[in-house]
Amino acid sequence: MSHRPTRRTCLLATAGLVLAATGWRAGVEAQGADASLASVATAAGRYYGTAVRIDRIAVDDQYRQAILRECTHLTPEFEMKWDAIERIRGKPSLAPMDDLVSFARANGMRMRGHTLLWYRSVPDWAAGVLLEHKDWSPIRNYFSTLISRYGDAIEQWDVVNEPIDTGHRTDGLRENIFLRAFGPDYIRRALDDARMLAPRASLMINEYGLDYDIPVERDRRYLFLKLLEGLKSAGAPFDAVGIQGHLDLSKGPFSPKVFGDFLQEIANLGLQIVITELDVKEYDYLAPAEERDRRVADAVRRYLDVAFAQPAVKGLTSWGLSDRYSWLEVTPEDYARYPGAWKAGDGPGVNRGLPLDSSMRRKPMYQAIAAAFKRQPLG
Ligand code: 9MR
Repeated sequence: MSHRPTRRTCLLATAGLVLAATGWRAGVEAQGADASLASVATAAGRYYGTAVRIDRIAVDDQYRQAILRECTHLTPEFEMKWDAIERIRGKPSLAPMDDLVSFARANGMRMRGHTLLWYRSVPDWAAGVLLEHKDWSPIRNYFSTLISRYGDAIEQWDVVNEPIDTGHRTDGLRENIFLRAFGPDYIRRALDDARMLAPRASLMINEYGLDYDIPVERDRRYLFLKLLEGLKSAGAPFDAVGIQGHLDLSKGPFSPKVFGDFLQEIANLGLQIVITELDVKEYDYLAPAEERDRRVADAVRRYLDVAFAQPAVKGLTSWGLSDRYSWLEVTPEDYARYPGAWKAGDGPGVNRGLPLDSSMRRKPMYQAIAAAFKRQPLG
């Protein structure tokens, strides 16, 4: 079934949200090659995109313009997850995805399908069905609903999200609901179903906690590679790996050699790589804003210089574009580290870990991403 415009789509269109594809791209090109992350990435043979929420695109003009200017690829931040789509069994709620896909299509943007199987987005009703009846059909139906409706707009599917966990099983598989219901083969099974429904899309496994040279992430990298090797030798149909890239200034060290070798091992398996959720959680919120921005940008520069040295890395998505809508909150634990600080009640403001600040101005992190794309274009 192909996607048909809905009443909501029409409302979006009349509200001017569905912009002509040619209009904004011409505008971007007129500003020169450095005008946007979209143009810089494209000139480097890669792409840049961001995670978005359609409810914000619909109401925030500045945010919408920034997305149109800076990105060629969009990832739904939550609208495509199973618990958002099928809160009630057999009654998919598709309006937000319809609107987001219409927005992407009308503006010539590509989408990442995030995410088919994620243990944290299983609807309540499905848990019982999967576990008690070992019934795979709800999974297949959900895959089929999404892929048949939006498949032509979606270039990459995160078929399985976050399958690795340390400290439990020797194979490193997370003891999630899918594993408990169907055993370790659930990953191959999901890939098989996705391939049948989306024969031309890039099928991916997406994972976090693979970045730093610390014991837990060393284990995670090892177990993740083992999983990829096992799936490859079993002939599972997948094309690429998503490295989420949630950087954290409280973690470290970051070793260019360790991370670079890890990416090379993935590439050696014949897999492409995408950085799928780049952002930076800060640590020292007392430093002046310029210093905080410099630290965030330095972490991104070091990370992307390694990532973009690897030809298998095809693109980058950040988990949000502007600090205005960052999922990275300054937490009560963060505040607790500074007893007595911010007595005036001003506080540290938002976490500054995305390319644009909360006024949609470009930050050093933005410049670091643009420079990293330019420094190492694909040959
Ligand atoms: O940022 C997302 C947040 O808005 C959602 O409430 C949450 C649950 O759907 O998911 C967040 O995104 C996660 C992503 O899907 C997978 N990697 C970690 C992201 C941050 O938690």
